[in-house]
Amino acid sequence: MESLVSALHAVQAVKFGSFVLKSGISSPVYFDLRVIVSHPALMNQVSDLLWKTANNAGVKCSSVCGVPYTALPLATIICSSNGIPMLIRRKEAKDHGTKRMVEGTIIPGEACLIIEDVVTSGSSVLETAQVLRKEGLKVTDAVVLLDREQGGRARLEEDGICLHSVCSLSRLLEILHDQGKLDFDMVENVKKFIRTNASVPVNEMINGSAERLHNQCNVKMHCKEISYCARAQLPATHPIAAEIFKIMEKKQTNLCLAADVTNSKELLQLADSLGSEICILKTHVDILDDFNSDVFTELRAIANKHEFLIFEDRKFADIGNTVKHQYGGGVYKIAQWSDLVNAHVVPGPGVIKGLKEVGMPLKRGCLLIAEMSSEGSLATGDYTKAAVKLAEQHTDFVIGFISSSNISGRSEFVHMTPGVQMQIGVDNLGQQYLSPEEVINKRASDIIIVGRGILSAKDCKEAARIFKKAGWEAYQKRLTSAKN
Ligand code: 5BU
Repeated sequence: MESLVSALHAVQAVKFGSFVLKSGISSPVYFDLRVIVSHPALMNQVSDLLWKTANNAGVKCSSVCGVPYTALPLATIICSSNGIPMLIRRKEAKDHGTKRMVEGTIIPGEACLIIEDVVTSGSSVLETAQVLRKEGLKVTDAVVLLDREQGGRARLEEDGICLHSVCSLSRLLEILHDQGKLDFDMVENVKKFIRTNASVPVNEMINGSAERLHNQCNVKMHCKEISYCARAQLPATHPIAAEIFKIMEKKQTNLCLAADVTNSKELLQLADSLGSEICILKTHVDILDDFNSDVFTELRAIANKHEFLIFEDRKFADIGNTVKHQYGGGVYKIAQWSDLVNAHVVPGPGVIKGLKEVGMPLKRGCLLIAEMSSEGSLATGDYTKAAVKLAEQHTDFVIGFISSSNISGRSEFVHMTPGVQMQIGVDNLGQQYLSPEEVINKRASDIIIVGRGILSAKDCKEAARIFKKAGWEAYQKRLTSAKN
């Protein structure tokens, strides 16, 4: 192990210093295991250790498949040296001929072992497992060179895959420290970075500053690589955000209904009939003509029945002491029935602190309004960045943002985007619309908030299904393209 780690360090497959990643974040560590293909002795050593690790764990398999591309040549060496049949997973089906996704002789029912270079969230192993399983193969084990210890093992276990790793990131740091190649501060620095940037892939570096990337495009892309489900498990994810991610994955929906109706009965009917299609129902309690507190007791029961959360779009924007009363008291007693609320950041941190006093004991969460969908909104640029900073300082209560894209680049935060219709456009009062594909795939936001796109349709249920499907397909496309 010591010689392997030393060799990986020598060929710069693992580097330490200061790197600007593709995500725009500055990282003290950088992995590039692709370079090992240029070092035949190292390739043999890595392949040998991968195979030994699987054998020592008692893994039995009839074939081996490497996750494309880095692990492909490793799988080839393993198969060739040990006389094991290999399978190749295609990244895309051939557009002519057999249209196969897996090349090689497939014997349904037989076990195939997956080989991978690095595991972060486990999503690429999972994707390969899904393709192999579709062909009738059994996938119960995967062996990886480096486990970054960021939730991948647990995620794979959930899917019935046992992960065996040659080396963990903490062991690698320990060895390099013992060899005098890393000082204590750097070891601690990397550990801290990995802990607080759980989902950031540190194998995609750009030349240029984070600032420049941020200015070019307000979308931080690294959230793209991991699923809602994996994000639910990140240590930094707030329990309410985790619940949202889990509901999204379970119900396969990233649709939030903006239930902008003025009659209580209509609100309850809408919630019950569309409840199965949504992950969150957003209310404006102060537009109800006939509010009474029983409505929200009933709404909560419907939310439990269909498994969605309730988000009161109250947009608090006052000093801490006032918002405390507005949130917990008054006629509406919002904190009693709403899982989520949102706040403008214009008053500064006091608004969050005030809301927190009421919301935290009730285990509620808060979204900060970092951007708005309306034409000419002033919530842009430095204001948006300040909102992200405030969220980072209050992660015990703030679970994410209202924004037009993934503005934080942090996988533990939820990004919700209003102003969504199937077609791009503007209403007569300056509401601007983007499509689900634009919001979820291109801008890497997490949840589409749709009001009139559904409410004005002849068949609201059918319209909700269409948005649900479009939002989910855009999400799957994003996950797939992040891996290619
Ligand atoms: P629409 O019918 O899909 O346009 O409704 C959008 C909903 O989202 C509506 O309830 C607004 O109050 C809410 N909204 C928004 O449109 N834009 C924003 O920036 C914020 C909330 Br914050």
